[in-house]
Amino acid sequence: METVPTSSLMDARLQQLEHQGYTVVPGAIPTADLKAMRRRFDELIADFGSIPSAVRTPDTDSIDINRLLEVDPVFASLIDLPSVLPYVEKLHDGDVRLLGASMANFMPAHSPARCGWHQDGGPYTRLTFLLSDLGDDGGPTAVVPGTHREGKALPAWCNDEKGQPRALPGMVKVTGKAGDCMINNTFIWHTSTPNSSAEPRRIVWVVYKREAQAMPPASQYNLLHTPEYLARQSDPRRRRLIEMAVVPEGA
Ligand SMILES: O=C(O)CCC(=O)C(=O)O
Repeated sequence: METVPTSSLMDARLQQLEHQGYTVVPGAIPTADLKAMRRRFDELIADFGSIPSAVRTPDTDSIDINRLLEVDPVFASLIDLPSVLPYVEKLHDGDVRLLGASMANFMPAHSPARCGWHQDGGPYTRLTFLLSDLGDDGGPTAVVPGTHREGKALPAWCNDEKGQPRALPGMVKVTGKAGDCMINNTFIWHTSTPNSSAEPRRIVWVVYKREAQAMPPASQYNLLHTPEYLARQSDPRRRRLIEMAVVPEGA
């Protein structure tokens, strides 16, 4: 398990992030926390209908739980883990704010990709935490290394008529063990891939921005924290991370 990264490992991963647009921190979540998160994740998914911030996508049966940290504090440490946050601080020269309220995602066994190839805005820095082992056939996120720096549009043929991703030259499926964390630049070409395995995919996303980068529009306020959640934060570092990712008072 990695508690705090050593400087040589950190430098190597930061270089990979700079040149390839992604890297993986193995064992990022402490074992006891991982166990508790995994148990709670399964309970929440089993009862997602009772969670107001949970959304099931009918085409793929994928389930998102928005405002995850508010749904259960067991996930709260994922925004400032000492094994991962230092990478984001270094990349952002210390200018680190959450873009939104973090989200859990569940992809059922034997399900199609939940989206095709795309680039996100920003660039932001996204963390993808694996709460269970994720192999090649389990629906890992795939990336095309280096594309975050090229400024090129994705080829028009990259997704099929149903929006499912086609194989692109150089694509890498980012697999890993439970507790690992992928860090990626959101400009990298990336996609969901089908989960053809007999196991569901269990992941959590946390996305960081810089202070000057705009917040999501009002149509996406459901992806932000509530003011009540911010008011409950007593830790100054968590407050600072969270305070821009909050629905404006009265909105
Ligand atoms: O589900 C995945 O593996 C990737 C999804 C993604 O990148 C997105 O929703 O923006």
